[in-house]
Amino acid sequence: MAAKVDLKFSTDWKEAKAYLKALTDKQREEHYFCPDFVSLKKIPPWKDGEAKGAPDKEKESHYKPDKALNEKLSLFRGDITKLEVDAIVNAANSSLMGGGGVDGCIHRAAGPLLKEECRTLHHCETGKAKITGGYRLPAKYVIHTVGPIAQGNPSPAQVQELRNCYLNSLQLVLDNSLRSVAFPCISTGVFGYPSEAAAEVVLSTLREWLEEHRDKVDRLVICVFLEKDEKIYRKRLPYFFPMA
Ligand code: AR6
Repeated sequence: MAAKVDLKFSTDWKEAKAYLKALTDKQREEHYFCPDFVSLKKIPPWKDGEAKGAPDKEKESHYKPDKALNEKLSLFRGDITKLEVDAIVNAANSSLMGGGGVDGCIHRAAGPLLKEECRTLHHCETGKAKITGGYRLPAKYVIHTVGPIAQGNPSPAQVQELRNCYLNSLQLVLDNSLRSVAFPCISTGVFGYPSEAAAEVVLSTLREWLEEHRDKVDRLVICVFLEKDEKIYRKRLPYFFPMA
């Protein structure tokens, strides 16, 4: 086994990434930035959360109830940086060099090596996604995606760009054989995409993707931060993921 690397002081992202990759899950824990991380076991699948949500009676769902599919999805409210999943998604900007919002939280928690690896990726176009290590995060990887800047009503092109953020991130999940991933509400903060409209895009995209790839993943986590987003998702989840 390679010599121990102290993630707090290392300045070599390649060495740190290779070192972390060789560790067992238990060994990785001592490098986490926080002791109060949330393991996947502690994040209930959507079937358990349903009782707390008021079903949306406005529209009859055209999606079929599918118990096994619902178990692949979770709604979690809290800080995405605490989640011990294979990957968390970062709502980044095209420079990939950090910023405010969830991007700032992820960079602070992962530590400076994340920025060093991001520097080598140069840039990311809107709707595309790139992957790095997670460093001091409980998540093994960070998938950086750039949402559309939609102040006000999104155009059809911006709807498609938001969808592409999720689809391209999920493609990286498959390409890297990852089994669990958590998404923040991409574009709905600084980038101004309306939250209700974003939730429709997210839920339809995740539902359709899961129908095609359900055996390839264990869990997709929608990580909301704000109470208003939790309410929106609780209202619309029964439409896209109806209970049997
Ligand atoms: N965990 C989970 N969600 C969070 C967290 C957190 N720790 N912190 C904020 N959110 P935003 P955008 C939620 O603004 O709109 C940055 O400067 C937040 O409540 O982070 O895609 C980048 O560098 C909101 O629901 O991302 C870009 O320049 C969601 O994360 C720009 O902002 C997204 O809000 C990207 O803007």
